[in-house]
Amino acid sequence: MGPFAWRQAIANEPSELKIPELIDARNHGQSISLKAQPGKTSFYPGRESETLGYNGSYLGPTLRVHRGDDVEVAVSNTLGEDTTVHWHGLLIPGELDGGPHQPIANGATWRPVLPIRQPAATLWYHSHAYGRTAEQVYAGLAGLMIVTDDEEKALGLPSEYGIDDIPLVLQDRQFEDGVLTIPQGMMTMMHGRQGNTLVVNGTVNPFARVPRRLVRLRLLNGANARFFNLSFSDGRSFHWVASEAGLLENSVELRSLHLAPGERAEILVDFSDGRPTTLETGQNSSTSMMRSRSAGAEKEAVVRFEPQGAEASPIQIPEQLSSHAHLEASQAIRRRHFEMTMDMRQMMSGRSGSFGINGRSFDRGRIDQRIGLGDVEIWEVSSAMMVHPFHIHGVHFTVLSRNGSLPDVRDQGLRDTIVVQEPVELLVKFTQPAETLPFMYHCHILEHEDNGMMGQFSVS
Ligand SMILES: [Cu+2]
Repeated sequence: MGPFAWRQAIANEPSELKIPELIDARNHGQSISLKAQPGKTSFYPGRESETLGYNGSYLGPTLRVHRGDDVEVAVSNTLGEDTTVHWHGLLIPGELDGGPHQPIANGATWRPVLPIRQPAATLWYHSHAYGRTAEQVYAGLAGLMIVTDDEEKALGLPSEYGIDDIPLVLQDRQFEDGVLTIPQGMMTMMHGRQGNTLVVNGTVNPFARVPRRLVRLRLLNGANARFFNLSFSDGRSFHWVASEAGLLENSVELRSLHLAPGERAEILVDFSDGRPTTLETGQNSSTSMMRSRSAGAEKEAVVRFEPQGAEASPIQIPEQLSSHAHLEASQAIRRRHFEMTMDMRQMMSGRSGSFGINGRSFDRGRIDQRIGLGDVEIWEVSSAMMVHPFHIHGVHFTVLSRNGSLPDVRDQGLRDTIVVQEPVELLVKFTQPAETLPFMYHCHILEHEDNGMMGQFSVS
């Protein structure tokens, strides 16, 4: 078969959605082992790609941890190069955070004990290796972490993992004749690494059988740089129930949902009518410099859902999902400004350090901000060019304003990552110490991060 005929054949071949293995810390004596390892993955039949994974060849298991527990994760490294594991969204001290200051050498094991002291949420873990984050995550070093607690369990939301509580790690990857390739070059650096194919949980062209009832989808944008604008092919609505840091106070009925790199959302979808439908995304919006120009009509399939079995009696979505202690802007003792900047002249010359924050590229030896433990601050974040997802380690924040007005519907809830182009004001409380090792804040387009769009702060 020539390449063209082969491509035609595989393009029509849907595969059952892979579900990452679930490791519940309580079933493993609060001790989990993760091994970062190289491997080979067949994204297409008969075509092997060189990849990286945790305990497998691509991506990692889903770790389920419980509020109040202390969970040891023994991370061993057999990659042949340094790596780190960052627990994205977990509220833990800086020494446990797994940022670029904490390399795990090849052959070594890192054993942080993670105190789980936050409400139920969908988090994730991924490589944050100095200068190597983008390539390591692209090759597969990412996985989900689910925090659960009694309050969430009491709501009776769908929670049978892989059945009616389905993890969806959304990524795009570049394939040539069915083999994963890694785009390089100046445009790749500028727009971030993007691919010609959507991959969900490592599955190309996936379908999932779901029960004929309410189903929870845990969505993670695990792409290096691609923005998703998700909706269903039949236009059905769904309920958004959780932002990055956990359950919203009240669910929000939506027909579409933007998800920037690093962001998560939990949604409830009613499949009781038994009709198949496809979760789709609009064309990538980050490749254009202006988000407003992104409105393309063409849709790409993300995953097809095929409801099975008998119709279940309808479940009422609880009126109130959670309650948050609300911070007031008046509690802020300081205001700081962050502008994500790109130096086009440096970029054209191919030099590193062309990305920065407030015009400065990341420097491991420089603490950019020193913050008091327990302080509340307003961070005003803006972007000189392009849309950037801004992520802060070690905190959850709320959005006070966007472009001087009230925040978008999608800005609500507690978050750790936020889409920025027009200025946003974030209300941030620093509850976790970072004395010996700092926390990072950075653009979650991973190529931008690796090229310097990152800063660091201490908390003491
Ligand atoms: Cu960026």
